[in-house]
Amino acid sequence: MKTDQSVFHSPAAGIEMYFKSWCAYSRAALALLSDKGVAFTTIDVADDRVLEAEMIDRSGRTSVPQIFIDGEHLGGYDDLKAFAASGALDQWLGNAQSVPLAA
Ligand SMILES: N[C@@H](CCC(=O)N[C@@H](CS)C(=O)NCC(=O)O)C(=O)O
Repeated sequence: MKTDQSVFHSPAAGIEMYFKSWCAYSRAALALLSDKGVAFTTIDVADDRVLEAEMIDRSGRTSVPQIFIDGEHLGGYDDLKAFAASGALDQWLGNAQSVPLAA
């Protein structure tokens, strides 16, 4: 799992998740994404008021986790779970991981 604790994130390609390790919803989201085998960026806001403020600014929410896909706000764990259950996450992963066939 890639960990990126740099301050002031720009919207990035791929999956970014703001989280607090003591939070069960955060751990469930981490587990869901880890089970998918997808690389994602984690931003621990448990003890970092600046990063937490950044999360609130980007998401408009105070709860963790907050998840972004290709810079777009997806939501929290409930939203991630629904996104995965609908097949949209697998579809996005297929799109994201598609590799052109060699000629
Ligand atoms: N429905 C939310 C629940 C998340 C939630 O309740 N997180 C707690 C910590 S485990 C939290 O951040 N509470 C503080 C708040 O809501 O501002 C989700 O699925 O992400």
